[in-house]
Amino acid sequence: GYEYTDASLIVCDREPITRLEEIQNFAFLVAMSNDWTIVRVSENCETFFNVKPEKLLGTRFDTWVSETALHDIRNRMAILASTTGERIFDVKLVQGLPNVDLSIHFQGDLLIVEGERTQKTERVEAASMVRAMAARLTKVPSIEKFHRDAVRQVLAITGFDRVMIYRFDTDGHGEVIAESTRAGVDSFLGLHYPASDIPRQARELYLRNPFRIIADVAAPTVALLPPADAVTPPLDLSMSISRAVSPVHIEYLRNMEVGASLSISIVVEEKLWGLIACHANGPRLPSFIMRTASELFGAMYSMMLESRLRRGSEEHEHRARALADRVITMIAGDESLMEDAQWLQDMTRDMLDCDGVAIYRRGKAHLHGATPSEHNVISLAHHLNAASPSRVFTTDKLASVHAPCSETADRAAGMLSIPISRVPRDYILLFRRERLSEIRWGGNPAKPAEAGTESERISPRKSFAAFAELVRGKSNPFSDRDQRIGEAIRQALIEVILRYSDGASDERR
Ligand code: BLA
Repeated sequence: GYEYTDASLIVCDREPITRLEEIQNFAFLVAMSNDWTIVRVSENCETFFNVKPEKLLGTRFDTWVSETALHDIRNRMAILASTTGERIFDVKLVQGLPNVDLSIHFQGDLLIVEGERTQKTERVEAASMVRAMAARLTKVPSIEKFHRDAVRQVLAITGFDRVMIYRFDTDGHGEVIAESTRAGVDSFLGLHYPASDIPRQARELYLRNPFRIIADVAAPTVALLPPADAVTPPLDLSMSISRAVSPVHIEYLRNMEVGASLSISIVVEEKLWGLIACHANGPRLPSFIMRTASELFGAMYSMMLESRLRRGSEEHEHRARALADRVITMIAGDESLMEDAQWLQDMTRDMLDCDGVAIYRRGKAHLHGATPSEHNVISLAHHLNAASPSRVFTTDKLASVHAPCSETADRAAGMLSIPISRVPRDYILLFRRERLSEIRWGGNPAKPAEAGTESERISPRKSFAAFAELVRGKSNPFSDRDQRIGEAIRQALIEVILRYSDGASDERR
């Protein structure tokens, strides 16, 4: 969980994204009560019904639409309770008008029907397409290639100009870890973006509704009638397919020079792991069939990723045990390694990411790489001894644990400490640099976006300054997995130390 302390970023968290009372102009929306009485309707519905919106309000939906459409909708309603929504493709909703694709769902007591023109240009066998895509992914050996293949395939089926895998870190900020682009499109690969770019309520919504399209950043939005007031509460559009997008985010996409965006949630173990995020330079609305296929692909991708990650962590545990065994054997042969910080960093490098190592043993500090000063490492060890954490302890903000360490907060912002003997304890300390200076932040934070002067609202990218203050002096957090590696190293070292001290007591005897 990420706690914003900066007031300006809390504003992002409060943007009422599901109750903006507007939809995008590629679709219509009708909301009705359980006797089919229309209670809300989008301003643009004349195009789809040949009837003015004011005339639809208060009348029964079933009087305006064809027998076949009504029959289809009725059939789907029977199973709606157990699904988040139903889709009906290519139906004649109103005689004399082009066919539409419908999406229907319940929101509280209201039945919501949305529709858009059926696009006949890209008639595809959606199911067989997704089956083939997923089959290709099962054959890919490495996880990097798994992500890369996925973005390449999504680029091919959606026709977008840039497709990315955006992965969230535990603190909500994210990184573009895979990307496929058309020729001439800038790359965002490897860039990191602050947590506030996709605020908390948006991340929560994307867990419940895994798919969203912003078909045309420049298009006018369409209001719902009648306007919300004391009698008509704002409609919750959480599960809607045509929900208009928050103006803050539209501004953000404009700054990025994106004309349309589509994103599919990647959900692993019921958490929002990341997004498949797609950009087009101009407006782009893939057909509803195609969007449905992409959504299904996203769900399959998530499941395949989940099982790969699970396999990966088993493998990791295995390697951690092997590492511990190696450490024991090597130290058993050469006790001086116990005080060799560089050796220790080399040993652990591909298992546990760190920028510096300090060993505090028998009152002396041995340092390697980016660490606090020798003096501060010694005082830190005393402090840890007094606080007496007898287990592996981690922090992503060392200065808040031991104030003198703020002197070197850019070099050694985070720490994982491994106690390796009984009181007074000796320690192995692994340090991480400050993340803010370490990683490549995207969106050119140094160049603020043009001011959205019409309001007090913080605008995307200017928010970077606020976010930077929040993460200054912090490292990448140590994960549970890092913590377990630390434990494995601790066990290994305690074992060798016991051996040596047994040896020592043998000598004394
Ligand atoms: C939503 N922000 C989003 C979304 C993305 C991003 C992917 C989901 C909607 C979509 O599919 O476009 C961010 N897009 C990115 C990032 C990359 C990208 C990081 O391509 C990197 C390559 N945004 C801000 C600030 C606020 C903000 C300061 O930067 C708040 C004031 C808000 N972003 C914001 C909101 C949404 C959002 C409110 C929800 C939009 C919606 O679904 O209505």
